[in-house]
Amino acid sequence: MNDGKLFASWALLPEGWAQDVLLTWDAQGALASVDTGVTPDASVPRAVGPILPGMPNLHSHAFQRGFAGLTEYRSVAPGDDPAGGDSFWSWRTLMYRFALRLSPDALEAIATQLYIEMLRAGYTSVCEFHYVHHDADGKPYADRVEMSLRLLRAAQAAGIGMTLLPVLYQTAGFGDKPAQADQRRFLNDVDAMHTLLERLAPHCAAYGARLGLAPHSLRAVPPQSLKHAVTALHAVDATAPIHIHIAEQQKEVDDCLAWCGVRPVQWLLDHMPVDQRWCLVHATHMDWDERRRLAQSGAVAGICPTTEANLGDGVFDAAPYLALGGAWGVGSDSHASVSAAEELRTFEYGQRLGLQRRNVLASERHPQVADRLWLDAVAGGTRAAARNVAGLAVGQRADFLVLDGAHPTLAGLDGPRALATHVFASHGHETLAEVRTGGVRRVQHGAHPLQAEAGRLFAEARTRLLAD
Ligand code: NGQ
Ligand code: ZN
Repeated sequence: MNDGKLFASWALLPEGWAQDVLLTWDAQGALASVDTGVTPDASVPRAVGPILPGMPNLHSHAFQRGFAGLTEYRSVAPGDDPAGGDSFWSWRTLMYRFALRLSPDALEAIATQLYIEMLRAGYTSVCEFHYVHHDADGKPYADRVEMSLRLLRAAQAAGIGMTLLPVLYQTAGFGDKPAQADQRRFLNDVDAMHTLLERLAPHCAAYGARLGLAPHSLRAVPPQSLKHAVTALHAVDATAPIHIHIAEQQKEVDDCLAWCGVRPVQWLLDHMPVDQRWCLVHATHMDWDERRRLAQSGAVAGICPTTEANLGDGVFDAAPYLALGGAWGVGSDSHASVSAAEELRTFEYGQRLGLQRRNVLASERHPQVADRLWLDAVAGGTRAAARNVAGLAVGQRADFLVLDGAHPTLAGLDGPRALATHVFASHGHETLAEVRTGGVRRVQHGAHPLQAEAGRLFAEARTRLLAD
C-alpha cells in the first residue's frame, strides 16, 4: 500500500505558503486531502522542513547527458567562419557525432542516471523530447519503439513521472531542405509517426506515462507535415501535448523570415491552433506582438536557462511576458546543469544582468521572487507535461520535496526564507532532504537507492561511447 500522510510546519500550496499543513494521499499516489492550521496527533510523521511541490522538467534530451561538459572547447562548424568562433551550430555538429554512436543499452544507462539526478535535484516529472529513433545506419530497429521503451524503462526504474514526446524530424532547414546524413537516425514520415504513436499509446498507459508529440522545429518539419502530424496525434488522443522548438537562434529567425516573410512564433500562431496543449521551447526571440499573442494563447513558453546560456542562444525577455500572464516552465534540455533551483536562479539572473535591477520577476502577490518562480514553473510545467502534477492540491499526484530544515543553511528559517535560500544561496542539492513521486519516497537524505549502480552503468556506457 502506498497511501500515507505527512505534516509540515510550512508548505507551498498553489495559492502560496500555508502553515501547519497535513497532506494525505491515497493508494494510487494522489493527494486525498491538504489541510492547513492542523494540530497533528503524535502518530503523524513530521517533515524535517518546508514542503514544496515537485518541479516538472518540461524539456529533456536524455542522451545529451552522456556528453555534458565535453563540448566546452574551441570547435568551428563546417562552413562557419572560424573568426566567428564557436556557436550553437558547431555544438550541434559535436552533438550529432555523439548521437550517431548511441546504442539502446547506452541510452537506457544514460537516461536512468539522468532521471535519478533529476529526482535528487527536485524534478519529479520529465517531458522527454525524443528523436534518436533509428539505428546508426538510419534503419528502424526491428521494433520501432525500441529506443522509446528504453526511456520509459529508465523513468520507471528511477521513479520519475514521464511525458514521452516522440519527435517528428524531416528536413535540414526551411523550404524542404533535404535532411543531412548525420540526421538519419531522427527521420520519419507522418505515416510512420502515426504508427509509432499508436504503438506507443498502450506502452505509455502501462508505464503510467503520458504520450504527446514533438514536431522538432519549423526548420525540421514542413507545414503540411506539421498539420498532418497534429491531426494524427489527435486521432490517438485529442488532449495530448505538443512541443516544438521555436525561436532559439537568431539565424533560425532570419532563415524563417527569408522563407516566409514572418518570424517563427508568428508563423506558428498564424497557421496552427496554438493553445494550452502547446509548449513552445526556446521562444527566446520574440517581438512585442509575438509575446502578447503567445501569452494570450495559453501555450507554455519552455525556458531552459542553463542550456540557453551554455549554447549562446540569447535571453528570454521575461518581465513583459510574465506581466501579460504568459505561462512558462523550465527544462534542463542538454543537462549541462540538472537542478530545478539553478534553472530558476539563472532565469532571474539573466533578467537582472540585462536590466541592471534586482528581483525582476517578483510580483505584488509574491514579493519573494523564489515563491513566484517556483509556483509559476510548476503551473506551466504541469500544463506542458499534461499530467496531474499541479502541486499540493487534492487530486494531484503526491509529488513533493522536503527541504532540509536541519541543514545549517536552512535551520531556523520560515518557509518563504528557506525556499529563497534553497534557490539563491544553496550549493548543489544538499538542502533537499526528501523527494517523493506518487507518495513514494524516491530520495532520502539526498540519496536515491539506485544511484550507485546507475552511476556505474552510466560511466561504463560513456567510456564505451567515447572510445568508439
Ligand atoms: C536538439 N537542442 O534537438 O537537441 C536541439 C539542437 C537543433 C537545442 N535546441 C538541434 N538546445 O535544434 O537543430
Ligand atoms: Zn531541445
